Amino acid sequence: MTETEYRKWVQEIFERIEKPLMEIDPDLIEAEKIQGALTLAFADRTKCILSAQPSVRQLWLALASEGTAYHFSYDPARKQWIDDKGLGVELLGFLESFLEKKSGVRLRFGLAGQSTGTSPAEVTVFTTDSCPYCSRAKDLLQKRGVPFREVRVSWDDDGQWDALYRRSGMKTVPQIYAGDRLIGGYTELAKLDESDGLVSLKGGG
Ligand SMILES: N[C@@H](CCC(=O)N[C@@H](CS)C(=O)NCC(=O)O)C(=O)O
Repeated sequence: MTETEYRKWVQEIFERIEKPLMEIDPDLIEAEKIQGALTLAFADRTKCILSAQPSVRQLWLALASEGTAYHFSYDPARKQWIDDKGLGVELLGFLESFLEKKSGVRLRFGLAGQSTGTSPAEVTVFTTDSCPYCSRAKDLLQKRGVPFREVRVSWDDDGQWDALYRRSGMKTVPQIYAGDRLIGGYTELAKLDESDGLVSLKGGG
């Protein structure tokens, strides 16, 4: 990616994020942009900072309240910013959920590279080798015609397991997401199947 492309995509994503933030009560989320960094301050006095990192062509999101940071790289095929820990966390969806948790308000940034409204949230299944529950989950999704993306996690990759755990609070696989929404493991997927035949995963997100 050239520096010009990087700057263009950074500008685009900042505009998408800033627009809905301008309309929100600053007592809930106060946004301030200074030189390539957007600082969001919340009612509980914690902050998160989204900053451009041109030297590595990334966007970094530091979450003070969680004591963590995510590093997002642009994926031109998906036209999305994806975290570099291999978990496939997408910046806008992640930020929507995080800001809802902090402020109680669901902002809509619109998923980059996708039409908004009717397109279903992409289903992601984190799996390992030799995992009967993962096979059952994938079989069920296939049977119901739900397209999904599989992310394989190695049993001995502690970094990936930590990142998975921080995101879901789960220590087992499979871990299944619809967009940024955690469905759960196979058990929760099977329950959802009993209630709606997984129709909710095929449309409307
Ligand atoms: N209730 C879970 C069970 C999943 C489960 O036990 N997965 C196994 C692999 S098939 C696992 O992650 N084991 C590792 C562990 O229990 O630490 C589900 O329905 O997904």
